[in-house]
Amino acid sequence: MTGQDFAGQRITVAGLGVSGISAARALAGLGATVTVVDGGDGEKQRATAAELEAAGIAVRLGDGETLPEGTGLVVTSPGWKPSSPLFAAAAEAGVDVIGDVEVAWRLRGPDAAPWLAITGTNGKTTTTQMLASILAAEGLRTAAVGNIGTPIIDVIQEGDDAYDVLAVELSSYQLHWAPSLRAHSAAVLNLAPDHLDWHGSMEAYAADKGRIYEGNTVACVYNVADKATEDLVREADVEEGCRAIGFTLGTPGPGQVGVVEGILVDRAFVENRQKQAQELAEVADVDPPAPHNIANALAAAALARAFGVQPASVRDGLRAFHPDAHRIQHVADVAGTAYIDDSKATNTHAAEASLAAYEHIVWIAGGLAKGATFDELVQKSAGHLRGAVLIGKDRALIAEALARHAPDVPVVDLDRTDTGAMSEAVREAARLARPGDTVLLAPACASMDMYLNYNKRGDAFADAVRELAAQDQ
Ligand code: UMA
Repeated sequence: MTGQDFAGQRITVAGLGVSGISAARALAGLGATVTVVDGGDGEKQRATAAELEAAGIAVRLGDGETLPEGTGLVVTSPGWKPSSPLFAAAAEAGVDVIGDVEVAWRLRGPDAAPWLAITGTNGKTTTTQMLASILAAEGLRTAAVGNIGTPIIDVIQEGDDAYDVLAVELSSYQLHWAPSLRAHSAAVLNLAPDHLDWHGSMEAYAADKGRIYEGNTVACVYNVADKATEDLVREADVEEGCRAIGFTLGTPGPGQVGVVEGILVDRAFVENRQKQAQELAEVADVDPPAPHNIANALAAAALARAFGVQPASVRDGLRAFHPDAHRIQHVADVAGTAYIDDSKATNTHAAEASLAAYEHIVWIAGGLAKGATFDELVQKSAGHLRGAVLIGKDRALIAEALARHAPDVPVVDLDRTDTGAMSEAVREAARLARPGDTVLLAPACASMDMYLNYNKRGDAFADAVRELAAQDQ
């Protein structure tokens, strides 16, 4: 562990959330004088502040904007926008701002486990979990860390020899604040407009995602169906000998992984790429075997193969993996209609993937749009829509897109955000559905206008479906 960069410094940590707490504790442990600042001042934050203060860390609540006197470095949590006043103050004072992922990277010793890194607008958590499952099946000591919820600093602090390799999920926010990160290999799964309010523009968002390829040593994995990801590989400055590896749902060309007659095959990490193909797993080994998820599995497989994992471990790891709740999860069938919870579809790109997976859909959508527009999503999905039930703060944006591109689709606009809103949404959806249809919660929006997070929104949907099933009996 190399903490000399931080020992003795006066460091301001921005944010008293998951990453801020981890960073503050680690930096104080290394001998830095740490002050955590947070714009919030709630009961939970005060309790956390008391714990940190007991460990010798200063905490300032209710002011996330002014830079504490004497600050020599700012370590930010990922959620803080680059335009935050705190960073303007830091720039004015000539103080650097880095993220917790950058701190973790700088703390690695010379023998630390390499990082296999994953980003993308959608699928990154699932792909990271699949990758960790494959690496574990190979008998490697690994952990799934980063945006997935476990701060990377915590894992790095276990020491250089605790892991053989890490499966690292990185958000565009984290990449923005991690300039010197150099992964062994990395994948950008897809690129679609998201978090534009944070980044300011699609170009800035793409540029931050593209940072994941910088300095890769073995492989840059891209999505053949999403040219923007390949462009990012081309623009990246990588180590000599690092290869671009495409993944495709079609037949793979040389240097790619793909699918041939229900089999996931590797034409990248074989001796003779022109003539040979190595079977990795079957499509049926992937849960659920929906197209976007096969793509996730291929990306995970490519990263694992770049690290030298055997084909049988790819198969075993994929078989052992089952997705989290709220990701295209079948809740129940009621009166011949299937109810599917994809509350995790918090942006238009994710919603598009799930709307493509069913033929006749009553779509429950809405929430916080985060600067997104819905025209393209509605245009592409209109043919599948039996009806739509709209909820949440920005539902008018979706209603307008439906009126423009799918004027014949019946729309129910729910003007309520109380705890009963989801029950009413599900009842309305049931009314619009015909036997054989699917009622799909795929909001294309974030949940925080009505719920604590997308898990709670999905739980509310599942509860409402169970109420409906009870009434149906
Ligand atoms: N805060 C301010 N001022 C601001 C912004 C935030 O004071 O301008 C404070 C808040 O009051 C809060 C704290 O900062 O107390 C929160 O910081 P944060 O939003 O960075 O959240 P953390 O709890 O540190 O969690 C972060 C990631 N959150 C975000 O990127 C928004 C978590 O990803 C991640 O799991 C965790 O670090 C560990 O690495 C979540 C996420 O939603 C799951 N990610 C986005 C996504 O996946 O789409 C990017």
